[in-house]
Amino acid sequence: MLKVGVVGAGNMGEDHLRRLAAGIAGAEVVAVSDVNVELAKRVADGVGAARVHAEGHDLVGDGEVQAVLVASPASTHEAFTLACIAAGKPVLCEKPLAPTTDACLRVVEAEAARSERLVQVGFMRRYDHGYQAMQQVLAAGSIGAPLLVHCAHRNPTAGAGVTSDMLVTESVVHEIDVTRWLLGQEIVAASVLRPRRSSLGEAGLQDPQLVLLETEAGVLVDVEVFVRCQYGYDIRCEVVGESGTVSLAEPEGVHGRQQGRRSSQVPVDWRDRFARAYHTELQAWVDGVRGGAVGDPSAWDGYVTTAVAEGCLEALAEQRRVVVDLPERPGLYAR
Ligand code: ISE
Repeated sequence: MLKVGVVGAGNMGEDHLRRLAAGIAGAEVVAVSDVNVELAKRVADGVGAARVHAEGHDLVGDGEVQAVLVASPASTHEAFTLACIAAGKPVLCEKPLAPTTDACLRVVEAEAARSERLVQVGFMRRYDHGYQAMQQVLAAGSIGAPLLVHCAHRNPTAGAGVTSDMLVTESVVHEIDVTRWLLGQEIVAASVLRPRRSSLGEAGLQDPQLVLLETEAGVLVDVEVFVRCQYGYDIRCEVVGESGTVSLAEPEGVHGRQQGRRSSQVPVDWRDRFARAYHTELQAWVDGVRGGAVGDPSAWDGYVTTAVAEGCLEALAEQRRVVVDLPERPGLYAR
C-alpha cells in the first residue's frame, strides 16, 4: 500500500481524497493538511486518515507519508513540490505546476539535479479515454500529418472575480498541455483575438477569447475559450489531418426523444465530465510510484505549459503574435 498525504482539502483536494480513499487500488490516505485545520480534520475523518497537519510542509516531512498529492492554491505549488523533491518523495501536483515560468524552472532544475523523476503534474486530460483514443489514431498515422486543431473550452459560469487572464491560466492551459501531447510537438508562438464580449459577463471581462497557437511543424491550433456560455461545460477537439479528421465524441449519456424533439444532457461541472480521467490519472500515478516510474505530464511539461500560457497573456495584453522561446529540454525529460 502506498501511503499518501494530501496537501489542501478544498474542492480539488477533497475530490482527490474521496477518490483515493474509495476507488484507487494500492493506495491509502494517511495524512491531510490544510491551513483551515478544522476543514482538514473533517475531510481526514471522512476518509479515515489519522494524521492532520495545519502546515503542508509538516505533512511533506511526516515520516508516515510516502507520496504527496498537492491540491493547495497554485501560488503554493512550487514550495511544496520543491520540499517533496528535497525529501525524495514522489508528488502529484495539481495544475498548474506553478503560476510563473521562473517558479516552474526552479522545480525542473531541482528535479534534474537529482537525476530522478519525482513530479507528475495534474493535467488529467491525457488520461481521458477520448483524448487517448485520438492520440492512438494520430500515432497510427491513419489521418496523415496533422494540419489544424480546432478546440472549444466552454464553462457554464465562472466565479466572481474571474479575470480575462484566468481564461488562459485556468482553462486554456488544458488545451496547451493536451495538444502538445496529442501532436508530439512544441508550441512556438501564440496570438489571442478578442471577439465581441458577452454582455452576461462581468464588465471588463474579455469573454470569449480566441487563442491561436502555432507548433514547430506549423500546425495551427485554435482554442475558443468561453467561461460564461450559460448552457454547460462543453469541451471539443478536432484534429484535421491530410487525409481525414479525428475528434472527441460527445461524453457518454443517453439520448431522449420526446414531443418531437431529440435531447441529450450537457455536463455542467468539469469534475463530472472528466471523472473517469481523474480516476485513471490517480490510478496511473499510484501504480507508477509503486512500480518506481513516475508518469507524465512531467515537471518539464508543467514548465512548458506555463511558458506558453505566459506567451498567451502577453499576446492578449499587447494584441500581437508572441514567440515562445524554450530552453533546451533537460536529458531527464527526453522524449
Ligand atoms: C478549472 O480550473 C479546471 O481546471 C477545469 O479543468 C477547466 O476545464 C476549467 O475551465 C477551469 O476553470
